[in-house]
Amino acid sequence: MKTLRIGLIGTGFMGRTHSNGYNRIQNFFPNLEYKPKLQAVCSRNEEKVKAFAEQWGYASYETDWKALIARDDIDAVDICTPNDTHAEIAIAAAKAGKMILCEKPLSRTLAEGEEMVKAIEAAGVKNTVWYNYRRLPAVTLAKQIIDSGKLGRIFHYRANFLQDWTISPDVPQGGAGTWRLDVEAAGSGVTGDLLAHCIDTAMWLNGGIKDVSAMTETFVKERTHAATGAKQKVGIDDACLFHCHFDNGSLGLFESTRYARGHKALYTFEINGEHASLRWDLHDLNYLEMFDHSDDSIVRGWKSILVTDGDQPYMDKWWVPGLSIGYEHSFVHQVADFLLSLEKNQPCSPTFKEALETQKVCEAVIDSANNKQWKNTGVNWP
Ligand code: SOE
Repeated sequence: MKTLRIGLIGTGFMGRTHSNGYNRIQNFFPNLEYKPKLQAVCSRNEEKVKAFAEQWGYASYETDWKALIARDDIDAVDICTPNDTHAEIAIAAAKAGKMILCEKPLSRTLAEGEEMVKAIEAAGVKNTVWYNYRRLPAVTLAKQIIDSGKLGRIFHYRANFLQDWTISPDVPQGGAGTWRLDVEAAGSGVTGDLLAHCIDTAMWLNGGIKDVSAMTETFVKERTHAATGAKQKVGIDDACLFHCHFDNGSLGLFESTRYARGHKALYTFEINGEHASLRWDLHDLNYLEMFDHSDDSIVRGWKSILVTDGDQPYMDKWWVPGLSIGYEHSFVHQVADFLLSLEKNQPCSPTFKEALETQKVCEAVIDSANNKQWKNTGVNWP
């Protein structure tokens, strides 16, 4: 058994999901060669980081990420801080020879992402980006079915990610959680925060996105900055819609907003092929729906597959057929897959390089919306 000593930076929502992932591994994936050890956690507020370390079982804490990276008892740095810190931390961690697990999106801009990829490639360090939804069993099952060729030629892919938490003009920009509204910290709005998930899943399932035509809107034009109290112009996209061509000739349609009253995290996708279609909805995350045209015509129709059986992805690790798991398990699975990739000396998808392809689409989407033009993405999907 080898130990992977984790240094986690950032104690917000993602810091908790990742810490939970590391903590569950030994119980449910006991046969992996590598075992994570929660060596240190880092955040600027000493009182909070100390409490976080105690709550999640970290052996120590730091209040300066540079000090954490300088430690020689850390093997892997996990970046859970706002997007404007990803590049600086990842580049420094790569130079220090650490493995890196970085929260999505990889970066604020394509240029930043390219620097990050250069740094990890020069250092030759293992890396992955937390596009967690791929690792929900029903989504992984969709990938298996699509790769088996059952759908035949693909015609359409559509996805949306809808929320409603920024409708009030009183939500500040900047600060814990609400940094997602501050363009300086986030890079973009729903495009980088929500559509990036949809784009990552879409390209994983259906291949590269060739070109895009997008529109964005900023519904609330001014907000108060949480730290300074000053009124500021809002620079993010509150909503974004785009359509696209995939490399395989299919058409794509994507929509995201944080202004869909009633929707908290409605992520859905659907893919339509010549012989069959699949659809999935995060609010019913263990179901994969399928229409198979080769079914006998008298029983042909959409069926709901409850993904809990031991033969289905990841499910042999959990309870017994019929009993479900949840959102948090996507992070447990990503930890397990990362550890397995170390064991096999293989990349853990999505790597920084793959996440950069998603970044290319995000950048083309924003560019297309700003210039009211179709844009080539330059994506080179493996
Ligand atoms: C935003 O509200 C958010 O937390 C995203 O940042 C996450 O990536 C997404 O999974 C859920 O919504």
